[in-house]
Amino acid sequence: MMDNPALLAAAGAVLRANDLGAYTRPSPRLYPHQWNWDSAFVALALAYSDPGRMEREVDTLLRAQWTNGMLPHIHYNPGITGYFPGPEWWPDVPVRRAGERTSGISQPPVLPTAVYRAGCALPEAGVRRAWWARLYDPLCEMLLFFRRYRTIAGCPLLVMVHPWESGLDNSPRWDFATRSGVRPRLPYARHDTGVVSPAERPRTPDYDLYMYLVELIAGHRYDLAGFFPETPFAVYDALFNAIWYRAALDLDRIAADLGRPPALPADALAAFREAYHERLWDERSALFLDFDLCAGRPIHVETIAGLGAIFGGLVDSGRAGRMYAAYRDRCRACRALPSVPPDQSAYEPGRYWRGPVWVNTNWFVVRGLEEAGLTADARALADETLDLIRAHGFCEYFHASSGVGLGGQEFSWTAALAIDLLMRPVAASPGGARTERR
Ligand code: 9WN
Repeated sequence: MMDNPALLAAAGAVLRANDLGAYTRPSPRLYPHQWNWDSAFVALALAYSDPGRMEREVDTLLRAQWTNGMLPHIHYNPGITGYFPGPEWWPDVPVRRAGERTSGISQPPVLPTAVYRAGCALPEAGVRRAWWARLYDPLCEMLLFFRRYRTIAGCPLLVMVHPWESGLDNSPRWDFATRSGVRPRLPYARHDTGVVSPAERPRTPDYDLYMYLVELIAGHRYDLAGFFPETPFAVYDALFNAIWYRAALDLDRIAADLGRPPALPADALAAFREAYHERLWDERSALFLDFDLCAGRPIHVETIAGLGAIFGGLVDSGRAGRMYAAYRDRCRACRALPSVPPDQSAYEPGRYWRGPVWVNTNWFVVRGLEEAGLTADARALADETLDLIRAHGFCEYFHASSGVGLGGQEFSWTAALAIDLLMRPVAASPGGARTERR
């Protein structure tokens, strides 16, 4: 098996192979354009080896930002075809920057956290500060977009409007909407199942929902107030909201360094935190659950998204340890942390976001445990994650029980987060006692 220097070199080679100059594609054949949170993970890794390329990656992504602050989930490369859905599915609106081809929905806002962490990895304070100062306003706008355009009825939690926005597209948490049986008006032809086995990808009813929602949302010019009464899908996603909160905290750290006022007032963050606990906490599963706004009730499907609050800094270390121990215990027959525990009826160990192990969700938990002072657990999970990659390569995801690599090959964020875990090993901390595994 590869030692750490060899793994680092191999990860670097994946990012070089996916380098298209202005940005890094997530995977050679499956995902040729620029994706929002993928590029944030990539930027984090580039900080260690190529700060110039890191800046380019983020600049290209931010060129896609709409004038209302939204950072789209896909920034299309006009020179590339062969991905479905292409830009023609997302009709133009005045808030889209002229000349840029983008989708009309967003993705979990990892970018502010990536910029904060990447900046910390830069050796020169002057360079770091200049970079942060240049990006600060667009990053604030990116977060404020959700507060301005994605809240309803006075609740500060953020409404997610498409499974693609969650980044965990066919998570069983969204099965309630797939079951509604909606279908788009226009016919469509998928590309993904020609690249990856259909057994590892979302099913046809999932894509019917995705394309129905694209038509609905675009038909209402991407305006939540317009499509909310009709949509079968509007949720408070526990992971998405936790990532947003983490981003707000990290943006405040940047603001403090730059001597600027906080991006979000402390009382707004406190209200958000309170609403998050009140609306989403589920004592029985020791997880935060998502909330279906159309039905007005929690979504009782338990997944790794419910651990997002550990990364978000939304729970203290006692609760973080309990949540993590309980999830691990349910998944003891699995490799590292699967996206869905095997006791959930929808669990499929080899299908996309319905069971396989993903490096980004593990990375969230590692860095969250570390920040909570649970460093022994964080280190153990980081090692298990790196060992999976060592054994099976830089795959998009890994079979939850065999560990075999699945989905797209040469996947950028798997390489990028391996680099981050190797270059910034979990910090030792006196408070880092290992949580009990029952
Ligand atoms: C749709 C690029 C993206 C990731 C998502 C992942 C997958 C796209 C797809 O690939 O989604 O956005 O075509 O399946 O679910 O998290 O950003 O890697």
